[in-house]
Amino acid sequence: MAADSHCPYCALQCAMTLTPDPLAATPVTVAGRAFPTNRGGLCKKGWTSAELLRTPDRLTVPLVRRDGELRPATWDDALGMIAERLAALRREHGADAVGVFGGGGLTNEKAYVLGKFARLALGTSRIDYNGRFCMSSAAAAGNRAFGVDRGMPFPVTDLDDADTILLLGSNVAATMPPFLGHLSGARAAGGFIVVDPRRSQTAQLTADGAGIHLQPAPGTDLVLLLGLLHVVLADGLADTAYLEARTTGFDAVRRSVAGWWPERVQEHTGVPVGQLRVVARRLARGRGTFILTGRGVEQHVDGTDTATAAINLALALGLVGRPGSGYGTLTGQGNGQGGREHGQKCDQLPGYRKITDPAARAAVAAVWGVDPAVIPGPGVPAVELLGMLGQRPDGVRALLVHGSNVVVSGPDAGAIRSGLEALDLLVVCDFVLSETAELADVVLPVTQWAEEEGTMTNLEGRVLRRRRALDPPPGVRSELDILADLAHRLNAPSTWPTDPAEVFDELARASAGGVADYSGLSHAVLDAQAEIGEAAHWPYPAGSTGTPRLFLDRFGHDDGRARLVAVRARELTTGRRPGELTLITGRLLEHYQSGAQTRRVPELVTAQPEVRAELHPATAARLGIADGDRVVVGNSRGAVTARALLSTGMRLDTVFLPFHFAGRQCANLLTEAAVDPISAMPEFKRTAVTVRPAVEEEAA
Ligand SMILES: Nc1nc2c(c(=O)[nH]1)N[C@H]1C(S)=C(S)[C@@H](COP(=O)(O)OP(=O)(O)OC[C@H]3O[C@@H](n4cnc5c(=O)[nH]c(N)nc54)[C@H](O)[C@@H]3O)O[C@H]1N2
Ligand SMILES: Nc1nc2c(c(=O)[nH]1)N[C@H]1C(S)=C(S)[C@@H](COP(=O)(O)OP(=O)(O)OC[C@H]3O[C@@H](n4cnc5c(=O)[nH]c(N)nc54)[C@H](O)[C@@H]3O)O[C@H]1N2
Ligand code: SF4
Ligand SMILES: [Mo]
Repeated sequence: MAADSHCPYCALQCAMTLTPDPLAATPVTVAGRAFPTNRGGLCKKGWTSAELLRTPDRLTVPLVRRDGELRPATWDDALGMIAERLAALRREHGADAVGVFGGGGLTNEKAYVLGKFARLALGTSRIDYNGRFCMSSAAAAGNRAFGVDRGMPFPVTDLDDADTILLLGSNVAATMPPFLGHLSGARAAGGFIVVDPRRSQTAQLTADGAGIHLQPAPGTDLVLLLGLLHVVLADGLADTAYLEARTTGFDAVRRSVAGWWPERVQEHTGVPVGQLRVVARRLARGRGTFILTGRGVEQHVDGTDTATAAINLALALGLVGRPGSGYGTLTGQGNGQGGREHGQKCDQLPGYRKITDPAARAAVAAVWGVDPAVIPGPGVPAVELLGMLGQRPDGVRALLVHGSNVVVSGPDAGAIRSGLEALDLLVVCDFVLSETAELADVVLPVTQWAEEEGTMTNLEGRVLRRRRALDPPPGVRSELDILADLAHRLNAPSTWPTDPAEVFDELARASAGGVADYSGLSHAVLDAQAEIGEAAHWPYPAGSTGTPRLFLDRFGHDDGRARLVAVRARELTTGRRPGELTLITGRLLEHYQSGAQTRRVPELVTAQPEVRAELHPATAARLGIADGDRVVVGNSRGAVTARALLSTGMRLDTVFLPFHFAGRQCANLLTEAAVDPISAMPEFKRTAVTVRPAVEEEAA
């Protein structure tokens, strides 16, 4: 059964055809398929994705910890034990003693059922997910400015014709390689502008007249953006007619950037005045201009305000909702977009509705067949939830994890490990024994992407079909099945379908009338669209044909206008003591996230076997470090041992570590659990560390 499906990894959701082949080394072969985002192309991770289907350490039987060891158990024993202990904890300590942690890689169907399960079967408010680490700042800024958060409010192919693209804090050359095809127009026109403290693979694409690379100090993008808007206004480049007709709040924003003249911006960011002026003019004069943000500017304690400053700039230039121009953020995980629309977020119900909104509660309760009063109120966001693990008396005593490897990917990973170890019960659903699953009391083996049906919503808000190409190994169950079984054992109200198409229909009803309205969609509608290129962008209310481009006539707020919001830069001390460097963390092409999946694919491990700390040669020389030496990157929270990789693309004051590795190589041993006050996004990209050569026993 050859199946047209999409890649299991990132939000570009490259299209692929999976063909079972009994003679091949993998159970299915993967071929790229024509589709707007990837045009038939795939990256290395996509090409090798089938290797994980029958990896030797694939989990195929439930594991339960006995006498300190994870040992095989029957499904009935494992689920019976989980239900019994969850019920007991709830009785003794209240429903909020149980927490749920979801993931942006889950299909829409799984994300929806997980949110419903937490609220109805567990009665807990304490559910959140790893999208909090990923999209939350851009989401908060989008909601605040536009009243809607859809990463890209336009199809990616709109970028193709632009002659100017400002890309802030995103390394698409490594994180979404086929996306580069959409940048070729801007590069050919000399208008590709990249903002990154590193000369990343993407920044290198500005060479040879293709554009400009601005290399600010980490965490100073907010000042840079205030400075760009200052120049736009000072030089009379703003679109005043647009501001007048389509926005509110401009006056306060104008006042807020008045003090950010270019020389002052240069002093704080290191970006030369001349570059600032050239970029501001280019943005204003481009015929087709886009401003795009990625995690580099969003994963900071001021990430929401920084994304807001980027939006303010885009609004002042009249780009948003104008055909051929726009603002967007590059959603990260495969279903990072859909994952935040259907109820995994602590403050949300399906359809991207607020859990505090009485009308939303009533609508969803009606679909679930329950009294609205049984739906708990808002819970706490991810970092706070993880900080409550094992805390007494009101903390979280049991945690269910679906689609995240938090002990590697969460900030201050050492503290997360302690929290997980202090739990009464940790249950992890996964298809491999991730580092988080290794700590669990019960591990439940689940299906993988090529073995299941469902939907994903990609970075353009396009709803796609994931299709089954082969049967799962015997013993493995789907999460829909597991959650329904547990719901029954816990005597939960409502019904618990396990067929993904049926779950989707319920999700569609529950989303009706919400911001992310899927009520006109079903698996059948999506399947019928295969011929026209899978073009279902939400909102897609019943009777509509979807919304490829948002904001053409109005924004999501009641008055139809976008809001410019004045934001302020934080106190600009570097916070570094003498001898300290700024650690920035990010990604390598070959590995995905915590690496739980890609560290099991031989070809990818051979290409990137271990963590390497990127340093400028002059910085390394000062510290007595040569290329390839073992070094220790450390601070008060922990220490990482890495091999040094010298690169003139680094600033003198920074060091870069990818966060894909575990154990002593885990970058998040160093990051801090400090969060953005609006989005609750942790600070992943600006951490004070020291770097020194490793002594002999550390190097071993
Ligand atoms: N290969 C691969 N691809 C992936 C993923 C993966 O793990 N591996 N993950 C997917 C997911 S979930 C996501 S969210 C996306 C993320 O995709 P990106 O946002 O492209 O990923 P990052 O590497 O985290 O960060 C991008 C860049 O931000 C820069 N940066 C760091 N600090 C700052 C700063 O203060 N200012 C600015 N302007 N830039 C800064 C880094 O140097 C880096 O080059 O990728 C998706 N695709
Ligand atoms: N220092 C630093 N830390 C970061 C970041 C950074 O830039 N720097 N980026 C952050 C970002 S943007 C993100 S998105 C997070 C991601 O980090 P994580 O949340 O850890 O994401 P993954 O590594 O993708 O973990 C997914 C796990 O779920 C499993 N899995 C995959 N699909 C399914 C499924 O359908 N069901 C179940 N039950 N399991 C499944 C996989 O095998 C894997 O073990 O990391 C964040 N952490
Ligand atoms: S770019 Fe993303 S979706 Fe495309 S093949 Fe690579 S990992 Fe998969
Ligand atoms: Mo992400």
